[in-house]
Amino acid sequence: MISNSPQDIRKDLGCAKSSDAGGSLSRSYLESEDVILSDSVKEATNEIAELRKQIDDHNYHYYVLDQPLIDDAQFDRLMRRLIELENLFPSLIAADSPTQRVGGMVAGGFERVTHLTAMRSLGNAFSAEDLLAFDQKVRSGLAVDGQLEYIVELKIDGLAINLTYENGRLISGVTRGDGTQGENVTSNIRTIKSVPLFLRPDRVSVSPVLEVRGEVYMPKGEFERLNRERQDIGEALLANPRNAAAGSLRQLDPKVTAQRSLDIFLYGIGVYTGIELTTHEQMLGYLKKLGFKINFQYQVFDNIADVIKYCQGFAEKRHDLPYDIDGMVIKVNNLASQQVLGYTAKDPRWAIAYKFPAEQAITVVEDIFVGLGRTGVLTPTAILRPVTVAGSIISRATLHNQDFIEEKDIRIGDTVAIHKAGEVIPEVVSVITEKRTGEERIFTMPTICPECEGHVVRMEGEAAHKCTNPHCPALFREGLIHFVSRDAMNIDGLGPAVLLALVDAGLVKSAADLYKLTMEQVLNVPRMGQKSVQNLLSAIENSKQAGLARVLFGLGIRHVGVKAAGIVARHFGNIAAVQQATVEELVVLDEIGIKIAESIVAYFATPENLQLSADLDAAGVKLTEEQQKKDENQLFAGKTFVLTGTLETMNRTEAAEIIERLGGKVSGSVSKKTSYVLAGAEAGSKLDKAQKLGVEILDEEQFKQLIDE
Ligand code: 3B8
Repeated sequence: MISNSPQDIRKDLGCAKSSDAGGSLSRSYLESEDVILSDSVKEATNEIAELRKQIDDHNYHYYVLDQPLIDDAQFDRLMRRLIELENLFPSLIAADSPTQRVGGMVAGGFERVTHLTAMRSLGNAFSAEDLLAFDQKVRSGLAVDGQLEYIVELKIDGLAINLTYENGRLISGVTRGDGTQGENVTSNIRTIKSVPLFLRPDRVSVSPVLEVRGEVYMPKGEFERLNRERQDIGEALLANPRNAAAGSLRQLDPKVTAQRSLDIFLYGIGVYTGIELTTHEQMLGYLKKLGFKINFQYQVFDNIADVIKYCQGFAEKRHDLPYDIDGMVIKVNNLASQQVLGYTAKDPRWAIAYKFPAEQAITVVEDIFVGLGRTGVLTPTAILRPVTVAGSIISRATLHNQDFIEEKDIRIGDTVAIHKAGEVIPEVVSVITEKRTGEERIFTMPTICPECEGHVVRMEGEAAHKCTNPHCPALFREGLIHFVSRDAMNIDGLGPAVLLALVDAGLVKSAADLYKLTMEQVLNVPRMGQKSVQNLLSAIENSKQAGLARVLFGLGIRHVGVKAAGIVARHFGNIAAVQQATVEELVVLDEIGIKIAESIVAYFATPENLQLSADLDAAGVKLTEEQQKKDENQLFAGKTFVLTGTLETMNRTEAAEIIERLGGKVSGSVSKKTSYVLAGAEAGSKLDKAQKLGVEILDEEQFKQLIDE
């Protein structure tokens, strides 16, 4: 990853806003002689133009080709220099400067825009027979019985987007919408680094007006990262990468979209003039030359039998791709033939989507169970008659919330189709209404909490029902489970079962009570022997030293994940300082947004929460963290690590803490930009990739030497 966004660098340089910082400086230029003014402006204009060209070029090599030419530090230097010049000469800031990829909020929702040429969707084929029928129709449409070329592409499971360029400059990015009109999401499209802001006319002639079509998607790794983050902060999980990408593209604040690492593959052209293209394959080559990211897993065949074989063969391979595909797209390769075939009322006659056999199964909803999460949200779960889908046995599926159940009209006793893809939580796709007997029962969300009989309310504008009782035992229980969990206090041997037994026995009424447990008390808990009690008590004792970052995370403050907790803890150093911090003091910290800041302040404004901190303090829990000093050893500044495999003397969270404390970053996937891969035992594909890319690999011993431990 190119580590620093323009925003980060701006912050580093201490420029609040480009216009503020530049204002006074450019005034001083105005006071000097005119000659100097025009000279320096001219010089700056030239240098800015040169820097923008270089930065765009490096972005292209990094994000589109995955072949960076320079390292992060060198890239950052170029970006810093550009920002510096733009601050000095704010009038030279252009909307399509690489410093401006992340713009301001979109006020009042997205505007509707009409596509220059309609954006159709594809018809579907579900079997070899369907593809043979497609081939027959194409042949009769073109009146050929000899050879006919097809090109087969992956069908990326994302959102179709239309990009418009005028004279090589990105003008707009619009969703497919109903095919005629879509939503103008340009501000979010610009945050996708593989989308060129300018085309590369040096390499090929550019159509004066160009519409290109592609699919915006979220890589699987990014989706998993996002869901882990959401889980940490108690937010509902996203069902799959496609939904996550859709949600990210609809954000009114491009800063949010920018954090989501969306990507794009381009596969087609709408409007173009002044260029000669004969085949679809050539068109892909043309897109590539213009600087677009295209998917190279395409293949040209001269008969439908090979097309079918290729499509069917990919069903298995798709799980190895770093992004979701939901099928293959088969296109007539010759562009003139495409024109002859044209479109039906709905779909192109020259292309079709082959959908993989869905990884679905049919089963029965035996019951609907309502569980409570740490934040008091009631989540309905379908209890299913167990079935095998995509290689795993499924006995539950999330029903998300009341709206989801109503929309699909899911009733207890219904026969349903369920779906599971990869790591994604199983979901009910549809109800098979023909199987209804009349015995099915309609489910409604309880109005009183199933745990505490507290009032359940549905917040205005939210899909979630919540228990309003702050003393709900479910909240307490889920909170405790979180408190002892691996990334929080990391108390080994204190799984949910033991924890609940301690709660039921009345021994633990607050997280602080864990530290008062005695041998005798715990021995009374069923199934706890001498040895395991000893281990448990020493694990609890050790956790006292976990430090403020883990405590802060463990408290389960809404929106505060591992990362935010660490940043806050290292900045303030002790709990008293955190308790006294204001929203203003918190939001200036890197990666702490207004939501997190307000949540922290609200948390410590509650007397019971202050009491808990005091009790933890009294119990001897360490509530300090080594403060990050300005001159602290920043050994790993600008370095990106990827952790893989099992480490012996520390877990991954601990390793990540060390790296971040020393100024480094930890990323989930290996690329050429990765500085080091820290590999433990049984490291898998990440290690292979690192070797292939020539990324430096460290074992645990070497890492420790590096950090001088
Ligand atoms: C014509 C061609 C729609 C599509 C198309 O990866 C048309 O080609 C289309 F009317 O939706 N998701 C692709 C993908 C999607 C489409 C396509 N090619 N590779 C995709």
